[in-house]
Amino acid sequence: MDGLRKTMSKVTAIVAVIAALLGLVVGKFLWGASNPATPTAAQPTTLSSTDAVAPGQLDSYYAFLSGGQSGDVYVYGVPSMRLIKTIPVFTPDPRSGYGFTPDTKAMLGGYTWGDDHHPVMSQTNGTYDGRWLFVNDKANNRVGEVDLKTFETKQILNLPNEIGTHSLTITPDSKYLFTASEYSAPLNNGPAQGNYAPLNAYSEKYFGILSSIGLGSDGKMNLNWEMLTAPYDYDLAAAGKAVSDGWVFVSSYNSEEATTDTEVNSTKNSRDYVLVVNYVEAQKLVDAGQYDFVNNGVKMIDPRKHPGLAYLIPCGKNPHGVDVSPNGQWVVASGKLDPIVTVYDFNKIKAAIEKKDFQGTGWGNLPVLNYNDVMTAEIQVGLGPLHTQFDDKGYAYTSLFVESAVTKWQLGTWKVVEKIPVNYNVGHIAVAGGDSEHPYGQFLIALDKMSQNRFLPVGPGYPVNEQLIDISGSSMKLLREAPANREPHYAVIVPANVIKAENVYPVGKSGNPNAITAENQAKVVRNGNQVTVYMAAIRSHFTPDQLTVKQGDKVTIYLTNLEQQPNITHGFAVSDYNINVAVDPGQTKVVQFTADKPGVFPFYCTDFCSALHEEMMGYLTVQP
Ligand code: CUK
Ligand code: CUA
Ligand code: CA
Repeated sequence: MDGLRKTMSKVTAIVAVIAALLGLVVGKFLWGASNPATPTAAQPTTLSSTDAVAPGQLDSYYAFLSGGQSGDVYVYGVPSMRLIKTIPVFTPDPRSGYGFTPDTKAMLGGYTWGDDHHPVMSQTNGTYDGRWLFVNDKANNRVGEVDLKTFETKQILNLPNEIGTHSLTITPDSKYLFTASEYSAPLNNGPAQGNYAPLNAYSEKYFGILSSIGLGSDGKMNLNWEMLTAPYDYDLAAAGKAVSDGWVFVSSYNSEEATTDTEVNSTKNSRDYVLVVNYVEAQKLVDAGQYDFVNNGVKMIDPRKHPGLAYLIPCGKNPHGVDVSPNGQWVVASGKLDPIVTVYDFNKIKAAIEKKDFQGTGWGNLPVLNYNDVMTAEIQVGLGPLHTQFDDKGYAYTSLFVESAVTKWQLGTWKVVEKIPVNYNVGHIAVAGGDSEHPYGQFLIALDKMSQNRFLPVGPGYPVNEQLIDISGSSMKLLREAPANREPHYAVIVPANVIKAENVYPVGKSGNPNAITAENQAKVVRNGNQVTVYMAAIRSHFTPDQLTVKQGDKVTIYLTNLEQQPNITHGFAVSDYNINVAVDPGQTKVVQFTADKPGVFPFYCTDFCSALHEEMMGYLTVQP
């Protein structure tokens, strides 16, 4: 017996040596004998239409695109248009385990999808600062926040009174985010209250909502207040900047208050409105406790009772989008059904407000500014203008949905200088830094809603097309394009060096009270039918690797990946239990389930982490 044990321990020792050697070999294979050559960023200024980012070279920009119905954000390297990462925000993701762990499941709040349209990045002094990315969920009235150190979703904020959260904009100091409802609803329309008003009471009982979200210095979102607005349909909001700082502009297309045959009935008026709100005054009112009521726990402002907070400006028929130029002076609105963009001068808007130069009153007696007094230019840009972006050289770019083109025009002269066709039916366009005070210019991505004869046929469901256009020279050049099987609405493009991504979570500094810092801290704690496991994952094993529980036990596993080497992610899946998570180096994740199925269930690593990755497994045995 003794002899056998000795032989066995010898075998174990030999296996260990072999494993260690293998680890070394694998390490060399993965990491190279020395440091891998540091890749160099491509030099985009020298790009021509035939240039690409060569293998081994890094892109010079990041593009963060909203995933539309996929409820995620996805990340391209620009100019290669290579997909680098998909970040789940409103949708569970089996690859990472997002939405599978109890904390992320709670964050998703029972929803399994979102419809995100407008990503915005945090700014410092009007410049993108790479800390956080925010994105709206039009379907379920939420805003999600991604931490750009880890590229993980860190918060989802619900907007109780808002329906169809479509627009999202951030102030140049990142103190506030504003969202606006695309649809209107009766108050107390939250799921818990179930308040109801018939659609024929639309004009009196339904309201649009403008929400103000405060942003802490740690990036935590807090719902400050919500403002009632006319029951129009609000498509986009843009925070003022520089001279217009302190104001927010919101375009609306349904001043007709149509609730049926909207396609026809919301296009009857020759003009709709841009709503102009003084959010600094609104915030002061709330800070002084002078909000009007509380609905679903939110401080509500009724601007009809507080002159000076909100104004209406007539704009083109059924606008789609309002944008503010980098210097804050020009407020640009496009009417989908007018071939023009209208440029308003914020200085004139301010003067008209001060002089009380109004052409009349609108919803709730809100003053309506005189169109001709605040308008500076109407530019014939082409058919179906939607969104406008700005570059670093004093040009603006407007997408033309109907015409399938992008128009370039000049601020100040208001002259159209060039047009480039796209393939096709472009929605948003995004210029690097194009909605900040300091655009980088250089690249524009046209987010085309459709594609025609651009990609191999994949059945009746076509991909959309994202086209990269070089705008650094005197004429626009189409560089390349990429298909997507989701609908990006908008994108944020920033130079690579703005993003300071971390590559490991430092072990022992995660702040997670259930993290362990060494393998010998791994343990199983039983308390009645509660089984708590503090588990370690490190190449190429789990500790413990045998878990025996009784049927009906509630199992919680705090799984820490003890690796500190970049790129060594371990997965953890349990056969038949519908469980998978990925745990990045130094990260701790929690897996929770009731062991309701008796039997033997292997658990195994789902990320190919080493040559002995398959051997990284264990057994969950559930005693009947
Ligand atoms: S919207 Cu999609 S193309 Cu949601 Cu900004 Cu205009
Ligand atoms: Cu750990 Cu594969
Ligand atoms: Ca209309």
